[in-house]
Amino acid sequence: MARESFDHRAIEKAAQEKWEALDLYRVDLTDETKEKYYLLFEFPYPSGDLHIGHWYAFALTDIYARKLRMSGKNVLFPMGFDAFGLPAENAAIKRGVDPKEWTYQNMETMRTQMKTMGASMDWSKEVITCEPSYYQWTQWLFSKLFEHGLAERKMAPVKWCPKDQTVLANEQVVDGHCERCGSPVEDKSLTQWFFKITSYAERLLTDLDPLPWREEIKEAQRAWIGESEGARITFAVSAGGETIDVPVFTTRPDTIFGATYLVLAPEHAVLARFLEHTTNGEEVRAYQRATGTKTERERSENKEKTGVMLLGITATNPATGEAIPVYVADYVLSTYGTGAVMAVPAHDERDYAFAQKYHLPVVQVVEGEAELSTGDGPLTASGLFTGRNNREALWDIADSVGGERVKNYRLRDWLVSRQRYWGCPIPVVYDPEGVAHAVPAEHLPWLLPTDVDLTPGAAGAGKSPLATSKELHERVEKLFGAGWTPEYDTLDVFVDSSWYFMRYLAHTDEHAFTDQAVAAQWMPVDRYSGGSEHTTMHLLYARFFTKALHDLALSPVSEPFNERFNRGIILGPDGQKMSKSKGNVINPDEVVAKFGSDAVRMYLAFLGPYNEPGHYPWNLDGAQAMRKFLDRVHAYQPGAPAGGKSTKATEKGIDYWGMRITRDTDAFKFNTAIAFLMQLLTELEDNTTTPETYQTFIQLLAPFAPHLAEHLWARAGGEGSVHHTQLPNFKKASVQAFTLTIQVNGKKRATLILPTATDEAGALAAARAEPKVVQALAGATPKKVIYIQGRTLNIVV
Ligand code: ANZ
Repeated sequence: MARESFDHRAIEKAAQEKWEALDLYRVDLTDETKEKYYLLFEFPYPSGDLHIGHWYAFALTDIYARKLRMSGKNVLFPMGFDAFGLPAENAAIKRGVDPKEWTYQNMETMRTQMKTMGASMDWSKEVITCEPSYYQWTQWLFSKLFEHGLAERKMAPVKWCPKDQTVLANEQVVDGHCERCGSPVEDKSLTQWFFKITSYAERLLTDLDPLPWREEIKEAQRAWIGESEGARITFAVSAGGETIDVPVFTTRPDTIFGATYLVLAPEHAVLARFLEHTTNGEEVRAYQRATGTKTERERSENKEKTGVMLLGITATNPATGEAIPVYVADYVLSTYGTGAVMAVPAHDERDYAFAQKYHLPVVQVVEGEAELSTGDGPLTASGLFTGRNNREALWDIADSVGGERVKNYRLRDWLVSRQRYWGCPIPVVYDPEGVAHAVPAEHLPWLLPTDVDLTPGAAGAGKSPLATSKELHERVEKLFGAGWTPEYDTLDVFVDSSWYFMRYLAHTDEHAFTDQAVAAQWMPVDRYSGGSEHTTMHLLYARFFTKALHDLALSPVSEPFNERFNRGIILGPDGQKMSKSKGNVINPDEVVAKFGSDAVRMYLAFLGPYNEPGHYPWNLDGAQAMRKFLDRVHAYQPGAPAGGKSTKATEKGIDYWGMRITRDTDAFKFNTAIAFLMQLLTELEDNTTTPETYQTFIQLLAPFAPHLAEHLWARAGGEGSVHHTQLPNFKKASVQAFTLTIQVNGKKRATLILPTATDEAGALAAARAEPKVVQALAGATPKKVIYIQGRTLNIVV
């Protein structure tokens, strides 16, 4: 049946104007009459135009925001921009545009586009991280961390382009070459700022356990923090009559009798002292240089191992007392453990590969079926410990060589210095002796200078663009005195986004970074939706910040986010990741113009559960199908069915559907909620519908198709905005029956339709009358019965 299509443009425009006039989405943070709900999504980087991924991020979270309001919650659903970052700077270098102008223009475009989405965000609380009124507080928080020893300076390697004379961000290094000019990248050491996130490693781990996050998100964080328990054991290394103690970190002290050589990372500090005693110092230096062009990931990959023996240098295995050779090899990382490893080729794969290549002895010390067995067993060739089980003897062996029990973390301190312009200036100045001082609070915001030359290398070797600012130098000398100098680095943008959720609570406050009373009421965030790419860095950094602030009595909570949902990814129509180069990018503006905003957001919501990461290819037919459904909704009028075949007021009852739709919306299963909405419409079409039932239907539709629902609400004679109405409490409504799944020992055996009020005894009696269940029980007496009312009955025998 051909149906007339409605004019979505007119409907959208009217609805959006109505919402604006009613100021529908402004939330009063001091209102305590309603239960609060803080719904947060990751604020976007102002890249310029909204792509379909933004729609997926914002429009879908908006469904939930609308549902919450209609359930009587006071919903904070704010919006802002993560506005510092490299793209603005690149545009400036390539096209000579002002990074600030570029950023502000992009934000304006995105705001306009976002309005077409019809999302119910509260724009009145907008935060913009590149605004001095925001970054003044980023700087203030930096000073607090500095004051309490949580920000410190130390040397760290950076990737360096010798031609452009500039530090490169990791994403600017492509296959060991500068992305801009193609020169081979080098390692360079610079003094940089770090936040001591490692002092929180233990708490970041233990506090994960009670969080109601999906296990895989927690697991990813645990792996990132990477706790590892082992021993620090000292090996004496001798060269030219001199002996130096070199500690190694090992998780397997039980294998020490099989340690047949020692390996140092190419960056290891003691190498400098050894080199004069070696006869192959040049070879070692060349190897160190070659390592500088590799990333840590490349070094950790399972590729052919390389290394250089330090000729003339020997180590002593403290367990056997034997002299063993010493190597430099880049499979040992300087940033983990002690940067030195006792190599046990018989029981470690990497060591084995290396030993094979360089013909080093392989001594098996744990008996097992095969060489390289990672299993446990009796020790062999292990002196006094021979014959004992390796696990059982592990700490005794460690003790016998003076080993110290240590916990190691993969997590590194967070390097926050960036040699970039478009970022938050680090609020630090140096006195004539070079000692760092935090810029006093009365001088904040410590403004980003504007007289800066962004040409790569303009500031001179190893210096950041801010070093070219005359104004910044003058400012420092004027405020602090002659000989004082500024810090030139800016902060990693992840610092800006580690606390923005606290700023939404007091976005214009000139006296504090947040409002503690409001924060006490609103924190933690109830639900945070975002991309799975932020499972580790952003989420960990925000957790670290919150903990540090909590310890400084600056945050009422020590965990920022209660629930966390990672959404899936929308792929191009060809099933590939969307990218301009592949020409498969979907411009939402065009699709929205064609099918309407409601159809596009419902199509996206219908793709799959929003709380599970998945990959969904964009399909235009899907958006069209959703539009057809909305046309059907629009054409529908309540009353008796067209065919006149039934006079019942809907088959299952509006409460039945309402409960299912709201329940699945609460669980972020928008796809099944929409499927129920579709079934409900079919039932309405086939039956006699009262005006009340029809109004409830419009209410249920409202979070998903906010514009059309607003239009239908008015058409049906509803007052005000449908988005201001309250959904009936479907939970209280009586649902007549439910489907019970019956399991025996956890295995599904039968299903039964039972009255809702059925209790455990009733369910058990009904189950035991089922032939399939009788068969599975085979006369055995149940040991345990687990009954989940409304769902399953598990009989354990
Ligand atoms: C001897 C040994 C024998 C090891 C054996 C393993 C198996 P996780 O579990 O990740 O903490 N290691 C230590 N520091 C390293 C570094 N900087 N770069 C590369 N590898 C390093 O791994 C700890 C193990 O990784 C340590 O235990 C050490 O090798 C190696 F049958 O010591 B093991």
